[in-house]
Amino acid sequence: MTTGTTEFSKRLDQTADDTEALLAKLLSDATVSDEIVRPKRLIEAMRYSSLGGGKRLRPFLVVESAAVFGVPRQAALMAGAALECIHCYSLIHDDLPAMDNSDLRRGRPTLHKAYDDATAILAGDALLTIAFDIITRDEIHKDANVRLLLTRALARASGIGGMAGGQILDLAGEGRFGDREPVDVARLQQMKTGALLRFGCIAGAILGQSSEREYQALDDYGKALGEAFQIADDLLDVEGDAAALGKPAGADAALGKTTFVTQLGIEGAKQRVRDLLARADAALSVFGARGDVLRAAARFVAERKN
Ligand code: GRG
Repeated sequence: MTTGTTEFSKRLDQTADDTEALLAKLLSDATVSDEIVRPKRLIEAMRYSSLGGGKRLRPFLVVESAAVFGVPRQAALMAGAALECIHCYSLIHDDLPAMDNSDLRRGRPTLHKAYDDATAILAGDALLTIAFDIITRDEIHKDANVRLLLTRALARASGIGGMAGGQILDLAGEGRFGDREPVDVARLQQMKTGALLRFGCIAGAILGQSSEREYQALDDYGKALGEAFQIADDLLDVEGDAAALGKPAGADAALGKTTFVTQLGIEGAKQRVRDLLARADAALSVFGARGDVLRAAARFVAERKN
């Protein structure tokens, strides 16, 4: 049986609601042990950028990849909340004047516009660090070794060989540090946006203490989904609607960026997305019907309008 669009949307919305509620609790002004105080301005800024918006796709991938192995939903939601904190931090820092210099995010002023640059830098830093607090909590898994594997995978997805590394390759390709450096788009995007999405998919395998074969399947699925997500993003930048995007379209072209679309052309990029969907489907075959929601997630990512 396949997962229909309505059922898929309901599941995505449910996880978005649950993630929102959990983040609201985790990012409250009440301290946890070893903290001294949560300064009002900083926690409000963290909440501004983390609550009330976003598709919550990354937490959804954690929840649904974990569901394949029957992992308790609450544990997966916690891991998903940690991942979402990292995603939100990356958006805050990416929007700063020193990076993309964006005024609008999720249909609202970016954090540094609503507050100021210093608050935005610190809110990003604090979201990054609280993610690692959350991912190590006992509620995630009773076995500390599972928590350690998850923590290490999250660090590697976010750091030098993942998202942060991908971001600097992107800036170098724009010519920020001298002449424009040649860009391997697939490699750059695998790091910049793909690594966190892939983490969402392998997180289920880690939490579920899967076999090596199942881990590889989710790894391959996650990589295909990550690339499809980015190509869809590049296509939206060319063909998308600013109102649906919650930010202006055309930003890549304005910066003269090398993207999947500039490399493959619009039709070539669309064909590549179709190939990636087939690869994602094939990777999930090991799970049979248990992979249906993840199959639908790959389609959603490829066809998204924002
Ligand atoms: C600053 C270390 C550092 C990294 C920034 C991921 C990233 C690197 C920047 C994001 C910039 C960007 C808009 C990239 C395009 C792909 C992307 C991550 C889009 C936003 O993700 P969605 O569509 O957003 O999942 P929502 O709002 O739904 O959460």
